[in-house]
This record gives sequence, C-alpha cells and structure tokens, in this order.
Amino acid sequence: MGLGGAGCEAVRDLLRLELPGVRGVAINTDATHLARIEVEERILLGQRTLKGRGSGGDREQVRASGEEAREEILRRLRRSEIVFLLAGLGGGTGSALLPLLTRGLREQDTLAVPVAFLPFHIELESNPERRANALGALAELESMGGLLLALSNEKLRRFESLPMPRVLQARNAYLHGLVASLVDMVEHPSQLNVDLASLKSHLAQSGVSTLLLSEEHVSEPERLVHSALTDTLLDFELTESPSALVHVEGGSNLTLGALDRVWRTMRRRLGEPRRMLIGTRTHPEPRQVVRLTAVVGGLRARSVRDAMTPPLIAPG
Ligand SMILES: Nc1nc2c(ncn2[C@@H]2O[C@H](COP(=O)(O)OP(=O)(O)OP(=O)(O)O)[C@@H](O)[C@H]2O)c(=O)[nH]1
Ligand SMILES: [Mg+2]
Repeated sequence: MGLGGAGCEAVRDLLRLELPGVRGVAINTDATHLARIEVEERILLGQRTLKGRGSGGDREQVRASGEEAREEILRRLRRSEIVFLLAGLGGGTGSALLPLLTRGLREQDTLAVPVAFLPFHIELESNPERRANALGALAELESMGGLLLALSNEKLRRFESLPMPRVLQARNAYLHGLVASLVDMVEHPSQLNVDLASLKSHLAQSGVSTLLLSEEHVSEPERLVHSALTDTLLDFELTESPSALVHVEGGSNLTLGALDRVWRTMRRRLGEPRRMLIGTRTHPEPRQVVRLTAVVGGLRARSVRDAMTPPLIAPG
C-alpha cells in the first residue's frame, strides 16, 4: 500500500518486479498524481476538504480525513495477511497516514509493516514543516513497536555516482528483496518453521524491530551475518535488549555446522540477545548461495536522534 506521492510511486515500481500473491493499493490526496499510479486499487482521500489537490504538507488535515475514511480502508484490507505500507515522510499525506493505518491494521490483527522513507538531512535541516511531519510520524511509529523499516534517503548516498532514477531503482530492488523474503519465510513451511503466528508473537515481545537480509556463499556463515548487519539501507541502532528471529535458507548441501555458525555469530554480534528464534529451510537441490532473513528487535531508528541533533540553522 502506497501512501502519498513518494509511497505510491514506490509501490507502483515495486510491483513491476515479480511479487506473486501481492496486490497494490494506492492512497493519496492528490488526484492527478493518483491517476498516474497503475495498481489494483486506488483511493482518493479527503476529496471534500482537500479537493483532490494534495495537502501541501498539512498533516493535521490529512489525519482528520484519514480518521473519517479509516474504517472503510481497513475493511478493504481485512483479508490481507501482511500489509506493507510505504510512505515518504515529510509531506502531509504519507506522514499522517502511515502511523494511522499501521495502528488500525494491527488492531484488526493484520501484520502491518510500515516502510518509511526518511527525507534527506538537508530537507530536515532546511524545512521546519517537513522536519516536524517526518519526526512526528516516526516517533509515533516507534512508540507503537512492531516491525518498522526506516529507509534513510541519506543512505542512498552510497549510490551517489548514479543518476537519480537508477538510485531509486536500486532502493526499490533492495525493498523488493525485503518484501519477498518476509513473504517467502512465512508462506512456505520449512524444517524449523517460522509461520505468521510465530512471527507475530516474536514481534509482540520485541519492541521496535527491523528486517535484515543477506546472501553469501555457503562456505561463509560468519560473513552472512556480517553482511546482514552492515550492508543495509535501513537506519537503526541497537538498544540495550535486542531479540532476533534468524531464518536461514539454502540447498541440500547446507550443513548443521554452517547453520550453527550463523546462529552463534548472530548471537555474539547482537550481544547475547535475550530471545532468539531460529528457522531453516533447505531446498532439495544443492545451492552455492545461502540466504539469511533476520527480524531483529529492540531498536531505534537512528535518524530520529541524528536529525534532532543538528541545529535548524547552523551558526556561521
Ligand atoms: N526516495 C524518495 N523520496 C521521495 C520521493 N519523492 C518525495 N520523497 C520524499 O518523501 C517526502 C514526502 O513527499 P511526498 O510523498 O511528495 O508527500 P505526500 O505524502 O504526498 O504529502 P503532501 O503532498 O504534502 O500531501 C519528501 O520529504 C521526500 O523526502 C521519491 O521519489 N523518492
Ligand atoms: Mg503529495
């Protein structure tokens, strides 16, 4: 589900990549923008008050329209097992709807995964309204706990030599990997099974959690964990009491020894998490590549604090 301009564009682009069993919903207050988003379902919000022209950064007004439309939107999503909600934070629409609908979905026991694109720091530093919208939405999401995927635009700087459309493609490919692996993990049974119910109960006991993903050669279990923790576009830092769900997927050549090294490395790198749930799945044929999907809890989005620290106008 895409919320607001950036969120809707991301959903459209994500669905151009293969994602079986996933359908797209776009919600915006901007009718012209919404008309350009080709997904299964489109919802124009706040027609009466905002006249289809977007909110121009007015989070409060969108929140009021969102409250009014909440039951109707949630009703349409009642049969979905997992809902990923995508929004660029900083504007009015995405920033208002992301916490509102995440909360609503969780109240109806749907696994809601908010994906927040955090603005560039220059936007936070140079635009007090964007900053207030983004930080307000993020603080609300953090206070709810559960899964939160915060993708900082600032981290996209690692692609700075690429043209902007290619940068967004790279971000969407990364996001596609996260969505596909979470869906895959809970949809397909495995030897040490992680189903939707066990994921939900893990999340309920874990505070704010994020999703990590990596792939490495089957002979490199330590590196698999290292890549998952460091090679991420997500913005987070560990707090005092982490927890982890660690799911490893490989071929028929994946040994118990290799699995054990993944589990132990993860445990050490997280500083002895108070709770760790393990899952594995092996395919009938041998595979050179092993995939790690981890849900790590007890986090905070790093950008919240970072963004709070620099003064709005730097001296000099
Ligand atoms: N990564 C990325 N970020 C974007 C893009 N467009 C906008 N953003 C970010 O998303 C934030 C929100 O912008 P929009 O999505 O246009 O805002 P909106 O939710 O539609 O809200 P209003 O238009 O104010 O009602 C901005 O601060 C940008 O940082 C995009 O194409 N890609
Ligand atoms: Mg907009």
